Amino acid sequence: MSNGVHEIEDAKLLFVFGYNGADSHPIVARRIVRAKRKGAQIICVDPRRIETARIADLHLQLKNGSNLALVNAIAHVIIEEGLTDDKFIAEHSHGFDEFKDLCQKYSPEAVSEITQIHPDDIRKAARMYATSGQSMILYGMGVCQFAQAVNVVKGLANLAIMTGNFGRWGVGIGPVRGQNNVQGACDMGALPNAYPGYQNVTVPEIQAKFEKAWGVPLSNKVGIPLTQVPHYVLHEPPEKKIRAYYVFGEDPAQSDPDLAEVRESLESLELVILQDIFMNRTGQYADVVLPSTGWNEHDGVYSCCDRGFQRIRKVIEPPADADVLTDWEIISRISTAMGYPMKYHNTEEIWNEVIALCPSFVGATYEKLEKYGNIQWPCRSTDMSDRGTSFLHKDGKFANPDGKAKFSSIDWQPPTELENSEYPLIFSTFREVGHYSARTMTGNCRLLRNLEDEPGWIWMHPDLCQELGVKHGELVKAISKRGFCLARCLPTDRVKKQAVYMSYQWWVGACNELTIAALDPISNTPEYKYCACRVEKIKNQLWAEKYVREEYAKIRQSMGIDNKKGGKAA
Ligand SMILES: Nc1nc2c(c(=O)[nH]1)N[C@H]1C(S)=C(S)[C@@H](COP(=O)(O)OP(=O)(O)OC[C@H]3O[C@@H](n4cnc5c(=O)[nH]c(N)nc54)[C@H](O)[C@@H]3O)O[C@H]1N2
Ligand SMILES: Nc1nc2c(c(=O)[nH]1)N[C@H]1C(S)=C(S)[C@@H](COP(=O)(O)OP(=O)(O)OC[C@H]3O[C@@H](n4cnc5c(=O)[nH]c(N)nc54)[C@H](O)[C@@H]3O)O[C@H]1N2
Ligand SMILES: [Mo]
Repeated sequence: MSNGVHEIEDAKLLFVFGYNGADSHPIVARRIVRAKRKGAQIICVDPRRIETARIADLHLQLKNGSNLALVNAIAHVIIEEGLTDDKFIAEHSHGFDEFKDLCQKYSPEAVSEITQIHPDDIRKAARMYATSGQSMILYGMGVCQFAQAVNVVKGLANLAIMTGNFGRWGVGIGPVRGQNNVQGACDMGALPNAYPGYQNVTVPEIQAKFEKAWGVPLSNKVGIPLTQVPHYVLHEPPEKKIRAYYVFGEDPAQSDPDLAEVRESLESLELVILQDIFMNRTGQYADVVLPSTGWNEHDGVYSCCDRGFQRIRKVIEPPADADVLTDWEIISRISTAMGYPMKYHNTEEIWNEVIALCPSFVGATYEKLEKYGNIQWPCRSTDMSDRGTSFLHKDGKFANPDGKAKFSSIDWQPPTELENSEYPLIFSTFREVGHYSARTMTGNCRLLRNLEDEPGWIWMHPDLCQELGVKHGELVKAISKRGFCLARCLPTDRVKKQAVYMSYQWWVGACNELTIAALDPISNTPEYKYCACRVEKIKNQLWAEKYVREEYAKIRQSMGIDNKKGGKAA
């Protein structure tokens, strides 16, 4: 994020784009509510009428997959009505003329069919965003989970640059990232192309620095992104083929798209290692399982989505009979066994090595984390007075070599698999408030299972339910070209008739049987938010209920969850 989460409540306008804070991040959502109480206006861009839409001044209920057409049209209006910040553009950016040319064809009228939004509403949104004086964009998976995703982020950045909404308190762009520590995973270099601190593996000086620090030769080749693993297992020649897969804090057999393909690749791997705090769906394919401690059983540092480092502390001992180690101890032992001794005594030693090697983290010492609770990078000095950086791009200085922001001129591109006569509906996926991602953690919790359990719901417009003759709570079959799953019908006018939605937490109702592995070429994130499907009524509901119960019991058994203990069945 270019700004701090705590700044959200001071924005004068929040442009919430494909982000459902109320379910995904209730603590961040409180800031949105507070901003509203302090008088901020809210624009919500979401194909569903989510909670943010309910409190918004304007809800643009766009057609799924039309993000960049809408964003470019908003830019068109800002230019047309002379609402640009010309001084900021002149002093702190380049590429505006080309962008202006591109925007010409994106009049609100020209995109109204693609976006399904009335031109007046696009004009209204553009005026609100450009004139509030202090506008902040928050975006989420409704932007990222498309094959055209990074380009939409660039489009949103165009809006912020052209209106001068960067480099001050309470403005900017916030990708409100997913898990508590997904930012940390990237900060620490769990990426195919970077060492910790976003230092690129292809830069010779950086390679030399890490070789010196670690005392071994290192590769300058970019690795393989997670979502391309099936391709490398199944379709590459032997010399390039992936043969072993060390899966650590991830459940690809549940959370990756096109599960049939994922299963095929897991089955054909020679070695699968799983390092996890629970058995998960991928565990079924594992040759070796390395059990590790959970978040409350070890120390560490998390990074929040706004670049803020925070310490976590061990609060309980793992059960005496559990044969577990912390993740860092497991990694150290494996490394030592493979011939590279890693001898750390505690997490502070590891952290000190990290910050010493990362110029933008240098000042985030344990001492400061202890004293201030939170240090946002960049923090380049160990001096106690340097408390890090709440917002980026102060005084219009950007991270490009010339210090200027760059406009990107990019056309909208439709999603990969469109509705057709065989699969006439849009299939989209999101998350459930009471359950977490692959559901290993919350699925092991009886209280949460009692609130909501398998096989989960499929959101359908009441007119669609009527057309298909299905009622609230009935099991239906959702089918795409790649696979199917069962789910309970949830009639709701929060969605349009053209699209149905499922959350991806369910094991029996596994929506990733349907999703498509179409990847954004830059981020490699799959198009989880769009593929074509159809929904079928199931005549024999008794059979379907029995099927769900039996499948659930089988899966729980394979994951070692006691079927007799545990909460109510599906
Ligand atoms: N309770 C709970 N909280 C979680 C998680 C969980 O599993 N459970 N998961 C965590 C993780 S890993 C993440 S990444 C975050 C994600 O949190 P969010 O970013 O909120 O993710 P989603 O709910 O998947 O999608 C956000 C919104 O995008 C909308 N959307 C769909 N298609 C489009 C489109 O074409 N355009 C636009 N503008 N919007 C669209 C959806 O309707 C949805 O409301 O949540 C985190 N928080
Ligand atoms: N259809 C669809 N699919 C999606 C999404 C979607 O919106 N729609 N969202 C995608 C997104 S944004 C994400 S982030 C992924 C998330 O998907 P995953 O990352 O696969 O799921 P998680 O449940 O977050 O965690 C994975 C595993 O980490 C384990 N774990 C938890 N704590 C620890 C720990 O301290 N150490 C170790 N070693 N393991 C631990 C959990 O038990 C779990 O088995 O799903 C993606 N899949
Ligand atoms: Mo995520």
